[in-house]
Amino acid sequence: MKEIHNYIDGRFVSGGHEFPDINPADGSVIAQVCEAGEAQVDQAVSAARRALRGEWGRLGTAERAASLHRVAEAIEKRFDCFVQAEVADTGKPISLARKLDVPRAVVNFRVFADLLKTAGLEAFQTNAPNGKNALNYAVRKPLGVVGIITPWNLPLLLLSWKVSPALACGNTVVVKPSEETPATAALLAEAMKEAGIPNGVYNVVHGCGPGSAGELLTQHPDVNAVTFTGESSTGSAIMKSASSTVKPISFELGGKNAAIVFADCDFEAAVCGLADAVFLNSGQICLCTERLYVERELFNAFVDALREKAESLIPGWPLDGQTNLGPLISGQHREKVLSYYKLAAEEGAAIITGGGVPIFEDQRTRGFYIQPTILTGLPEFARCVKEEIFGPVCHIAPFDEEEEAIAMANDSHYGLAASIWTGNLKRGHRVAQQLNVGTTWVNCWFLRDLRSPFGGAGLSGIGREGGMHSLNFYSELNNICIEL
Ligand code: NAD
Ligand code: 6OD
Repeated sequence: MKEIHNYIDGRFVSGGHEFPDINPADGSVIAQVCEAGEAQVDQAVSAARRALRGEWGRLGTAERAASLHRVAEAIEKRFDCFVQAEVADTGKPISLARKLDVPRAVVNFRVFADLLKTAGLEAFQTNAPNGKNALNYAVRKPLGVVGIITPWNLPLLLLSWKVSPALACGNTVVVKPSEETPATAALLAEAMKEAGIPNGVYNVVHGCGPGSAGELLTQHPDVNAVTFTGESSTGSAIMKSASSTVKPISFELGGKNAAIVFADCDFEAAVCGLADAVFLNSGQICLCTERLYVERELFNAFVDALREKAESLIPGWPLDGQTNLGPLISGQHREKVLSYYKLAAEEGAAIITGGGVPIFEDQRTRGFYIQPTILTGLPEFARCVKEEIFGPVCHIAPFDEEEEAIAMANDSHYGLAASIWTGNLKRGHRVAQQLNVGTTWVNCWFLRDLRSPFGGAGLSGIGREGGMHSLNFYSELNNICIEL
C-alpha cells in the first residue's frame, strides 16, 4: 500500500499513527497517510525557523521570484501526476482538474513571482509642523513561519494560492492539507525539491484539526501567522487557538452565495453560467451559488432550463473524459448534504429534480455520488436557504422588484460572493455596489484575476488575499523615517 509521508526539512518522514486516504468514487483506499504528532509538528516549525536564517533568508527578491518560477515549471513537468493525484483524492472529473486545479497552481506561482518583482513600496515626504522635513518609506520583511491550513475541495489550487505569496514575501511555511486530500501537498514537496527550494522552506504535516496537526500548528508559539481556508466554524476554533500567541490571521471561509437573474439577461448565458455556478465540482466550491433569485416573468422558463442542465450531467467515473459530475468528498459529507435534501422536503420545498443518490451497477455504489438537486418554494427563513450545504443543490425563488432581490441576496450571515445576470450594465453596476460580499460577478462567475482582492464579509472571512493584498498579509512592513 502506498504511504504518504510528512515532509520536514527537505525529507519525507514516516512513523506514527496512520489514516487512510479514500477515493470518493468507489470508497477504495488509495494510500495510508502518516499523521504528524506534536513532535513532528514541532520539528517542522523548527525546520522552517532555521530556513529563515539560512540561504532562503538571504535571497533577494529577483532570486526568490526565479525560485517560484522554477516551482511552476516543476509542477508543469509533472502535470499528469498532479492531475491523477487530485482526481483520485477528490473524485473530481479529470477534465476539471486539467482545466482548473493544476493549471491554476502553476499560474499562482508565476503571478506572485512576477508581482514580487514589480511591487513598489510606499514613500512619503513629510513636512512636520515644527518645520522639519523627513522621508518616510516602508520596507517589506517576511512575517516568519506561516502556518497554512487548507480544505479538500480545491486542494492544490487553494494551497498554492497561499504558499506562493507566502514564499514570495520570504517566509517559510508549514502546511496542513485536508486529511481528505493529502496527495498533492506531498507532490508539491517533490516539485519544491526539484526546483531547488532550500530544505525547511516548505514543510508538510498531515492530520486532522482538533487535537491533531491542525490545532498543534495554529497554537504553536513559534508560528508567526496563520492563513486558513475552510468552514466558518473551524475559523472560529482557529481564532481561539491562535489568540493565545496573538498571530495575524487570514480567513477565507464559507458562503451561501446568491445570484440575481433579471428578465433582460442573455437567457442562454445565464443558464449555462449558473449551471456551472451551482453544479461545478459537485457544488463543492466556496463560490458556488446556492440561492437564485429570478425575476418573476422568467422564473418558470429558468427553472425548467436549469433542471434540464442538472438532468444532463453525467455522474461517471472521474477518469472518464465524459464525466462532468463527480462524487462528494466523503460518506460523511454526503450524509450531511442528504440531510439537507430531507430537511428541504420537511420545510415544504418542491423538489424540481434530484433529492437522492444515483443508482449504479458497479463499484460506484460504494462511492459518494449524489443527485444534483433543485428546490423551489421555500420561505427565505428556511434553513436550506440560510445554511451552507456545499453540494450540487440550489433553491430558486422569484422576485418582482430590484430592491427586493437585493434585500434577499443580502439577508445572510455570509458574504463571500454573488453574481448578477442582466443585459443592462448600468443596473449591473448599481446592484453590484449594494451587495455585501467580497466578490460580485456581472454576467459571469468564478472569473478570477489573481491580482484582485479576494475574501469575504461576515461569516465568510477576515481580510483579503490576492495581488498586493496577499503581499501585504504575508509581510511585515517596517516604516523608516529619516529626518532630512
Ligand atoms: P474544514 O473547516 O472542515 O477543514 C479545513 C481544514 O481545517 C482541514 O485541513 C482541517 O483538517 C482543518 N481543521 C479543522 N478543524 C481544525 C482546527 N480546530 N484547528 C486547525 N485546523 C482545523 O473545511 P472543509 O470541510 O475541508 O472545506 C469545506 C469548507 O471550506 C466549506 O465551508 C467551504 O465554503 C469552505 N471554503 C471556503 C473557501 C474560501 O475561499 N472562502 C474556499 C474553499 C472552501
Ligand atoms: O480563485 C481563488 O483565488 C480562490 N481563492 C478560490 C476559492 C474557491 C473556493 O472554494
